[in-house]
Amino acid sequence: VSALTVSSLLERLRAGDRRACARLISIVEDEAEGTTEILNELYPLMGRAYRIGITGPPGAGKSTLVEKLAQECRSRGKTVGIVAVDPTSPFSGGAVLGDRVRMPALFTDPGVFIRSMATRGGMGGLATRTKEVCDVLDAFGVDYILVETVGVGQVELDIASAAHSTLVVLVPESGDSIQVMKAGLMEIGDVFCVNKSDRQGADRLVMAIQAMLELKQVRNGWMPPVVKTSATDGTGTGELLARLDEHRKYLGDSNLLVARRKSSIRAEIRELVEARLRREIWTRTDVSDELSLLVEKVFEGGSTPYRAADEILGLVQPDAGQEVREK
Ligand SMILES: Nc1nc2c(ncn2[C@@H]2O[C@H](COP(=O)(O)OP(=O)(O)OP(=O)(O)O)[C@@H](O)[C@H]2O)c(=O)[nH]1
Ligand SMILES: [Mg+2]
Repeated sequence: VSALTVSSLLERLRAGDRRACARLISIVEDEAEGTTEILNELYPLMGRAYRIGITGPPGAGKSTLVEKLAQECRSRGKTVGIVAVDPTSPFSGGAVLGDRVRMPALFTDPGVFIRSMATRGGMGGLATRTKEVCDVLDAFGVDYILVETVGVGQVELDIASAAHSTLVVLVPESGDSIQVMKAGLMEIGDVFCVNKSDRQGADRLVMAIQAMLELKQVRNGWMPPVVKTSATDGTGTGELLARLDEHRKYLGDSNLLVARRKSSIRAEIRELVEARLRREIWTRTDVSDELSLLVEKVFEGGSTPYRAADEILGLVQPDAGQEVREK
């Protein structure tokens, strides 16, 4: 992507052009050339959107809830970005089509921006880009960003660290309160939702969750509320959005938002430095030549991976290598 294209896309995004926003998201998602410039330029526009991560077991009704929450936002005159992270069908476009069929009203609403992302298989590969996609949406000016992800492990923990509030969606029939604890969902939920409450066992699950939450220490004075919903007919979704808004307000009032923001800025800078160092080191030809030699040397028993690492560090930065060796 040429610098000229990037700057014209940025101009169009600032003017509220959705297609420019979509293009910029694609560039950033692919980490294509121009990504750094885009994120740099858009940075001053970020920080307004309220980011909500929605997670829970497959089939719990997350997408249906997202659709209803988006409608709640719209009925309050707010704009919404929806990011659906689909770990099951990378590149298939299936998620997009499915959502398009299911959420026809949202797809034609200019106040809603929907984006599906594949996880690309790799661990952590997802989370890094999800944040940037949300950043672009934030800069575009949406009021709410709803990120849906299936509760499959590390992924939703990463989402939790990127969102202001995390909504954990559970359903009565899964009866999996133990699984929930195992998956660490109890730890990350700021608000809990028992969906499909039109089915049996919802009240029991609400009580079980509340009991588990009471056993845990209430974090920083916030007791996660548990809301019953039936996403298909929209029951409880207004209250759910109200609870989420309360959590956001709580974060603001308690200064936690500032603390979270600073720690995420710190993490982001560190990540960028590390990524850049990594790239700079492993793309140097003298380093990769040396690495190939060292692999053989270690393999033949003439060295160890630790000494080999010292040598590489010595090559990259003589002083640093020296220090490591002296230890
Ligand atoms: N009875 C009932 N069915 C629901 C409710 N909410 C969602 N469903 C149904 O549950 C099924 C799964 O809903 P989705 O919204 O696709 O669930 P999901 O959590 O996004 O699923 P994945 O993204 O595949 O993990 C759909 O057939 C929905 O119509 C509810 O409140 N009550
Ligand atoms: Mg879904």
